[in-house]
Parts: sequence; structure tokens; C-alpha cells
Amino acid sequence: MKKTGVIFDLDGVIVDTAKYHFLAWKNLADGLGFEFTEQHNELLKGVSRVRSLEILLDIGNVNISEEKKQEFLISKNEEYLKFITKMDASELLPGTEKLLDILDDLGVKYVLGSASKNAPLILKQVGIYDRFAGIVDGNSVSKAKPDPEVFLIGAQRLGVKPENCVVFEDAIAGIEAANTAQMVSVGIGDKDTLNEADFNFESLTEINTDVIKTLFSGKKKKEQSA
Ligand code: B16
Ligand code: MG
Repeated sequence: MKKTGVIFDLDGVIVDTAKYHFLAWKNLADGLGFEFTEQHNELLKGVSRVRSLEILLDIGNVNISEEKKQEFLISKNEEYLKFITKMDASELLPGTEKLLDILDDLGVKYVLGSASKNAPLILKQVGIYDRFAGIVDGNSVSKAKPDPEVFLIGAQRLGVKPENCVVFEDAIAGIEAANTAQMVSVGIGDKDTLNEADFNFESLTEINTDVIKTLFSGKKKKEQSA
């Protein structure tokens, strides 16, 4: 049997940290005197911290020095950490642990492929850090999604060919990255938004052993329905 592996995105797939990013970014925008809404926050999903700040400053039409930007990146992360350090296993999104159990039973290894520099801390807080064969996060990559770098490094850590990797992602940029890496892309969330994915599910609760086998069959959704 071919060697297969799984790569998980973090925010939006395993945990919902977007709500904490929102509160921390909103705090910064409030201080700068402009409104930052939940709709604005959608633009930051799956995007790196630096790029998120640039988008936020554009929304507020704010021009500041590089030095000030560095200051804001630090203060936003300090605010975000106040929420993250209170997280526990109850914040795992439904179906996560069951899916990891299925993969363990099948002998399929999995790694994390996230833009977050806080990924190791978050996985420790929710109690699943030790289960991963590797962590590829915002500290290990030089190019952000939609560049495939994060997932290609993930495949290397797994020792699995890219085409035999399945990626679970909730962001358009992440699906694009997985597709460019020639991996099987699985969109978790709104299927209209993630219509470039090979397969779509509302949440990880829908993934059982049979589904996993289908994902690894290499037969993509679009080819199946053709
Ligand atoms: P940090 P993912 C992403 O996580 C978030 O979706 C995105 O909103 C955030 O800006 C990014 O991580 C960086 O996070 O500030 O903790 O380094 O979806 O790639 O797991
Ligand atoms: Mg995500």
C-alpha cells in the first residue's frame, strides 16, 4: 500500500481561534479610532500576522512607520495570548479527536500546516500537541499561503509524496496552496467559498474511515462526478 499522510490547518479546522484574533485586532483598531467588524476579520483568515496588520491599516486608512508597525504586531500578539493561554480541550472543534483516532488506527501520520506562529502553544493548550508527527507553522516558512511551501515542508516531515497527502483547510488561500502542491485538498466550511477544493465537508465530524479511504484513493471529486 502507498505511504499516505495528512496535513491539518489549525485555525478554522482544529480550533476556532479567529474569534480571539478578532478581539485582539479590534482592540488595536479601537485604539486607532476606527471600526473593525467581523466581516473585516474574514479577510484575515489564513493570512500571516504581518499581512493581517497591513490589511487592517488599509481598512482604517492609517499610515504609520515601520517601527510603529513592529510595536503594533507585538501588542496585538500580547492581547491575543491573553485568550490563547486560557484555552483548553473543550475548544477543540467537533470531530477532531475522533479523526485523529481514526488516523492512528489506520497508521496514517499527520502534521500541522498553519500560518500561526502560536501554533505549538495552541496545540499544547488543547492537549493534542504530542499526537502530531511534526509542526510546520509561521516560524518555519518564508512564504505565506497560497504559496505551497508550508504544505511541501509538511510532506517532507511526513516522508510522503505530495500527491499522497490530504490537506484539511478552511481558507481559500490554503486550498490554493494544497492544489498547487498537487495534494488532495479538503475544504472544511462553506462549500461555495471553498469551491476549488477537491472535496468539501461542513466539519470534521463528517470524516469517517470510509471517507478517509476515499480521500486517499487519489480519485478527486470532480473526476468522480464527471
Ligand atoms: P499568529 P491558520 C492563521 O492560522 C489564522 O487564520 C490567521 O488569522 C492568523 O493571522 C495567522 O494564523 C497568524 O497567526 O498571529 O498566531 O502567528 O488558519 O493558518 O492555522
Ligand atoms: Mg485556517
